Amino acid sequence: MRRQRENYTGEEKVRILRRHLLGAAMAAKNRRVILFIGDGSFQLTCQALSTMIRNGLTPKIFLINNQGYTMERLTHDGSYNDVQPWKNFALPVIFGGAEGMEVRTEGDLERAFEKIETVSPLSFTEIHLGKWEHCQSLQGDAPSTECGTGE
Ligand SMILES: Cc1ncc(C[n+]2csc(CCOP(=O)(O)OP(=O)(O)O)c2C)c(N)n1
Ligand SMILES: [Mg+2]
Repeated sequence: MRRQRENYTGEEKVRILRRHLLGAAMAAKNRRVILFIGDGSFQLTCQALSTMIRNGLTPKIFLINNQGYTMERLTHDGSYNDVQPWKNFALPVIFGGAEGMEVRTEGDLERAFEKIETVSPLSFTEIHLGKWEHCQSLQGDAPSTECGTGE
């Protein structure tokens, strides 16, 4: 399968779970479909995860939890960019699927990769990052970033 392009606008980001991942996973059941999604976008579209579990789809989902709308923080910071801190990793079980995983360290990530390879069909891995961590393409004129702080 072709890779989707890497950068999405805020509007596209919030639709990625339903519009892109659900569609791709339904269309290519014999392929490995991987998604990296932000915590803010996920909060608006998380019910699509339930549909994927219901349809027995097997995407590998990595939720990047940087505690809110970081792309908006880069334009103007304020508490309105924070989101309620959900226990995202618990949602697959709530939706009737297999347990999600939580990653806070490199060791956690390695263990998660092993599990993804060997065990669960649909995997859901919540990765905790600092609230200013973002991809470089968003930087532009933005304030300097604190990468890897885990705050
Ligand atoms: C339709 C719509 N609803 C809400 C928003 C508010 N909003 C701004 S950015 C964003 C998503 C970005 O947050 P996240 O997915 O956590 O990615 P990050 O910027 O942290 O990498 C949202 C939901 C929006 N842009 N569009
Ligand atoms: Mg975020």
